[in-house]
Amino acid sequence: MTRLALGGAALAACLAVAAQRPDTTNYEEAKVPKYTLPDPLAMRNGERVRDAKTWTTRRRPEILEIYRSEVFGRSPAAPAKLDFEVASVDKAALGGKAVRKQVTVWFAGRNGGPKMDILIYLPAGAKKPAPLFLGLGFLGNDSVSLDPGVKLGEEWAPDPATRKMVKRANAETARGAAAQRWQLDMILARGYGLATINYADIEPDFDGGMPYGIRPLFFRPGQTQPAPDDWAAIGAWAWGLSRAMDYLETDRDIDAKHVAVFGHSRLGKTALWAGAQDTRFAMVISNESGEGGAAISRRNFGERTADLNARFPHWFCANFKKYSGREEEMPFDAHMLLALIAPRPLYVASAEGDQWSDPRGEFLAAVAASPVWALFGKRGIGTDQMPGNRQPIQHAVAYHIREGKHDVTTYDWEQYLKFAGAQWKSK
Ligand code: GTR
Repeated sequence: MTRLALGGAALAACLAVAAQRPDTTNYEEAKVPKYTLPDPLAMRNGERVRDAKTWTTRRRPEILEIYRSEVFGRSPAAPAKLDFEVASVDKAALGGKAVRKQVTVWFAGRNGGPKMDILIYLPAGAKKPAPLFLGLGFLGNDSVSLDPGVKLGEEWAPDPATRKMVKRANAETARGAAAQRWQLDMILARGYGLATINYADIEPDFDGGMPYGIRPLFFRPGQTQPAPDDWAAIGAWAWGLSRAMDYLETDRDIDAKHVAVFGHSRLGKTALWAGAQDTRFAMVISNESGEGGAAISRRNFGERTADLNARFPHWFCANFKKYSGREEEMPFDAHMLLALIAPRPLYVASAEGDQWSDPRGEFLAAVAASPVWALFGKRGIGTDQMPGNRQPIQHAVAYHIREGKHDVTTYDWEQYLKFAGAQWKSK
């Protein structure tokens, strides 16, 4: 794991995880015990969902409520003082290939309070509003490309002397550090825009990071800690994506009806939760989101609920803690999180070298969610045979696995662009 892959806070957390990873982790398919998934089409009162309307008006809200109370916690609505400041527009960025905008989203008014910075690139010379990929990144927006016009960001990292997490301005030398993961040129060449935000702008990613993020802004008088079903860090990051969408809807250069929300790993879990709650996201892409994301929790393979709760106690709401080692008691599983995206296009992607994320568990969740797309006359995965490397299945629910490690690669982006092109062809 290098600085290319993760920001300081995420990197520190990851190294800690690598050191502590238990030797009880199962990586043998033959040793996965049998399990029974909750039926996404069986309502709490025992009635069966047989049509799209019953799904949308009755079953979907039931599942959303389960995810709110038991998994990610409840998120507040947009704050009244939400304000967008278009800080800069360059119509000839990247040597004339792109329009670049840098927008500051002020969460509590333009007063120096909490804020996040959105970096937006749109194809230059577009004749109509551009469809766009929106994603949180582990690093500052200056990591997306070598473009010298992007404001340097700030990141949290452990202070070498005190080991405490501190926020620091990025150095010019870090510019472009995550460029491989964003494939900006390819995205623009296909006629899409890209918008990114450093997730640490919303809340820094470490246990104890909450006071430095936006959650305290919403505390009730006297409250200092989240309630058991209050949002946690993933909820906060997902909420930030929705606030970015609030801005995108105001920008006439952007086709806000065609915004795909994308995320990798913990930010893939975040993209799924953002897409589940906010139906303005027209497409959801989960890149190796793993446990607590697209992977079936009941499968004893790779990372488990107890691992998440022990190492990243700030990611999920306090109610989620009770499921450590008790996955069979969950009134939900990952296929139900995926089903909340229906009937919008969903892409689940895995990597062979990322067994910790349980690629087969990610595939099986996409399979088990597919009957919900069928209610809308859309084709889901359509097979329970897991495809081999680089054999993508791309219907309204898509899946691929590729060789290589836990990462976002050119191959992954090629698939997402192909998928968006096919799913949005009627646009
Ligand atoms: C790991 C964590 C995973 C995944 C990953 C990441 O340490 O166990 O759930 O989210 O981090 O975000 O890179």
